[in-house]
Amino acid sequence: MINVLILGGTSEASALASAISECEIPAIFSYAGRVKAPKAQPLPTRVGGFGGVAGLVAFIKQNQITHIVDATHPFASQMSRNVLAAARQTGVPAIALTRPAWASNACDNWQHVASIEEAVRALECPPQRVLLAIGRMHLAAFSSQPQHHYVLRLVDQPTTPPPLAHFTTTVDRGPFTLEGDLALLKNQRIERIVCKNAGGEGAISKLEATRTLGLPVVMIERPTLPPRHEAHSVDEVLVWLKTSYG
Ligand code: 3Y8
Ligand code: NAP
Repeated sequence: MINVLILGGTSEASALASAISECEIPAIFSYAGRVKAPKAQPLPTRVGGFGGVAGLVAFIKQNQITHIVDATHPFASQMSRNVLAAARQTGVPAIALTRPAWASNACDNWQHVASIEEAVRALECPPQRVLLAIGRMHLAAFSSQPQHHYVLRLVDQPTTPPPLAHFTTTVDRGPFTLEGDLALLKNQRIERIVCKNAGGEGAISKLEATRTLGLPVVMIERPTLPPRHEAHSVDEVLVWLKTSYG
């Protein structure tokens, strides 16, 4: 009997969960538990880490998981590596549902950096108003560039103030809109954006807004992952599931 484990946290994971629910394919949806109120899914949902590869292997065995779909964010590289290791150890087939990286065009002014640390170094310049559209987990790295005024976009109201000298917090979860992002950049008088090359549709509007306003972007490129079986649409995953379980 098929039983699919979906590792979620992206718009594509939500779209897959809806499709799998409509097809009445038995599945479990999984969140890490990073935010207070993760979006409800139409599938049985578990929240929290598994406890490394060993915990994931145990979960797979205890729940008789027959297929794993890694639909996590491109920057959730530890989870993706753990999926590959657990799939090898258990022999359970796995596929990643991922989206292409964003690409700049002639109208864009992107500075590509390889890491959060490189993004911090890119801000070694006189004070600016900078939108840090990278969430909450890596804000502390920017405390070494205290001269800027940072505008932070967070999913939850922070329980403790971020270790930054000058900042404004806005609480919002995506998917975002061009109208909303244009208003944010204008109202906050943003001069530069720092973001991750997440890809997908859920957060691309900030890049469309920077293009409209002619603002520079510090673009943090994705961490590298080992070679893996990848799908780029929900339909591809459904075909993979139906092919492998008949
Ligand atoms: C908990 C689960 C859906 C999924 C929506 C996508 C789109 C909106 C854009 C900006 C960038 C950022 C952040 C972002 C986006 C989607 C998608 C996406 C970026 C939720 C969600 C969870 C998280 C975790 C959260 C991180 C943070 C990152 C905010 C749900 C809403 C910045 C990534 O406070 C924290 O600890 C937040 C942690 C990991 C990165 C960080 O370092 O802080 N996502 N985001 C998941 C879990 O617990 O397993 O409630 O939906 C999901 C979504 N976030 O179904 O519609 O598909 O990418 N998420 C980035 O891209 O840089 C916001 O502000 O422009
Ligand atoms: P990560 O650094 O790759 O993973 C760190 C640990 O978090 C994993 O080893 C695992 O813990 C746990 N984990 C991660 N995703 C999980 C999931 N879907 N279900 C259960 N446990 C999970 O992950 P991350 O970057 O913190 O991302 C966490 C979640 O936020 C994921 O769902 C991801 O899709 C979503 N997200 C992340 C970003 C981002 O910028 N990183 C952006 C948007 C959405 P154990 O080792 O204990 O199993």
